[in-house]
Amino acid sequence: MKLLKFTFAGLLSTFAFSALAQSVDFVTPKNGAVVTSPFKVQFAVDGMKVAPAGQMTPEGGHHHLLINTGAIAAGENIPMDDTHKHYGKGQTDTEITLAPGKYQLTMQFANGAHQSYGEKLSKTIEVTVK
Ligand SMILES: [Cu+2]
Repeated sequence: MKLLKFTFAGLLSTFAFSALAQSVDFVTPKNGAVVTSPFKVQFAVDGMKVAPAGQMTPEGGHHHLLINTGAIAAGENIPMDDTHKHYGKGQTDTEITLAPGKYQLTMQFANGAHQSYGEKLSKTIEVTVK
């Protein structure tokens, strides 16, 4: 019985760990960076798999770059317009051009139907374009 309890606790902590390990982050640019257009944006994701749009796989999805909008609530569709860029081929980097100014850039991971995984799989940084 003692052994069983131990295994169960081990399983629980494995689950907790994998849930915690699901995250996205900008490889570049870093928060607070000053950049010149065009500039490279590189996405990283932990605990999820990048897959092209249209494929509905568990824990799969693609990256989005949201400009000055913040994260999209879990389950909501991500609009397709100039401030919501989709990387539906499974890209993990891109180059973007923005007019000089301060911007809030949000990475948002979403499933194959462009439905957001919510704030837990988003990351927001601020950059200044010179
Ligand atoms: Cu999308």
